[in-house]
Amino acid sequence: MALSHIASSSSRSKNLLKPIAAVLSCTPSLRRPISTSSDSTTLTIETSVPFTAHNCEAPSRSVETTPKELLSFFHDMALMRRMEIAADSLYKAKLIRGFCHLYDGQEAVAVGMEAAITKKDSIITAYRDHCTFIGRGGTLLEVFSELMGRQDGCSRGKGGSMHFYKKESGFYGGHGIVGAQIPLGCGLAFAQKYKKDETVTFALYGDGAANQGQLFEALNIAALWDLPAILVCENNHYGMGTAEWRAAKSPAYYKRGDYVPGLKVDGMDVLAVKQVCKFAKEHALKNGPLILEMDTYRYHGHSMSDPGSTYRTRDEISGVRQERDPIERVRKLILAHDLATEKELKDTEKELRKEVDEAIAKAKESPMPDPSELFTNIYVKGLGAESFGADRKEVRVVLP
Ligand SMILES: Cc1ncc(C[n+]2csc(CCOP(=O)(O)OP(=O)(O)O)c2C)c(N)n1
Ligand SMILES: [Mg+2]
Repeated sequence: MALSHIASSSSRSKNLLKPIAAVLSCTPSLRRPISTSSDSTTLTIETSVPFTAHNCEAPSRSVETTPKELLSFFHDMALMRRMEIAADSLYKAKLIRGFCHLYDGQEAVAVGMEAAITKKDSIITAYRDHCTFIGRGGTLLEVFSELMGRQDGCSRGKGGSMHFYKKESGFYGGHGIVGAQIPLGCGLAFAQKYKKDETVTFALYGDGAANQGQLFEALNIAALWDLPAILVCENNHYGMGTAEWRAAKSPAYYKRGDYVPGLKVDGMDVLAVKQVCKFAKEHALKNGPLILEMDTYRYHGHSMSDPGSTYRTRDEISGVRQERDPIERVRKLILAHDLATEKELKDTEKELRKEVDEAIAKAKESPMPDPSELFTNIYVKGLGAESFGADRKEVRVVLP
């Protein structure tokens, strides 16, 4: 019974926390001073917790990485974090209007996934899409211009926060209808298999979306036709203001594909995400779909209209920040292996702050889209689509 969960709410909060110290247990012999470690030295690091598998073997917990990769993980996640914090301020200053869903807290999913795949693989996600776009090689100027409705935006200022897109590097959006991207993602995987591309699609969705029927319909066909589709449930434990236990009879999302194998992953551990995505790509190309449940957390509310503090405690949020933060985890790993000093990491963060501020200044100079662009890329040209007045009778405009 759902109500039985209420009594154990404090233990639920505790379950969201796993000590970062445990995560950093790695072979002591791997510790080396920065002067003797080259960028490409191989480091082997254990994932924070084991992967939990359903209907498949779990990948190894020992993840190979390099100093260069760890430093780039720190850089990329810190950039995303700064970008989202800046978007929060721009929204409050009313320079961003409409919907705006921020991703801070979940950065390890976007960054770890990119480390395992190429831009020939496809990604499709929901509306919390700014960082996925950056992971696909999008620029800060494109992000802030799009958020502020300017021409330099990745959707020319006409999509806004929920509709980022970068087809040339395999990013198919940015979707506002909860769950709708899942069958679209399976369609992308169908095309990849049909064209014998040897590439895969990662379709990301939330724990709330996981309760939708279309997930199961798409999974059925994807499994029947062995499509190279990897369904990634980013379980941040809330769908808007509803905690997962109030919405899902079984919150073990990695098992919910039944006949489709699944793996549960610490989505706050970028190395675990990389490891599982590499495994998933190989699996999907050989055997068809797989579900990955990424255990993660969003620091912000659902969107900018949600302060995010009425349905969860401040202690829960600060506990996750202290115990599981994905950037702090990598910072500690870098320091533990003497790959950089605390000051060098702080300098990187300062530099990123500057980059973000510069991009915002440039985006503010970008013009608004021309009114003549209103219907471009919205209706196919030349079909004579008509726009009616409010009475639904009088034709006001025949669209170009
Ligand atoms: C079909 C549909 N139903 C409802 C909504 C309203 N809505 C927007 S986001 C959301 C919650 C989704 O939560 P989750 O899938 O966990 O994703 P998260 O926001 O946590 O990333 C809802 C109900 C919608 N956009 N589309
Ligand atoms: Mg959610």
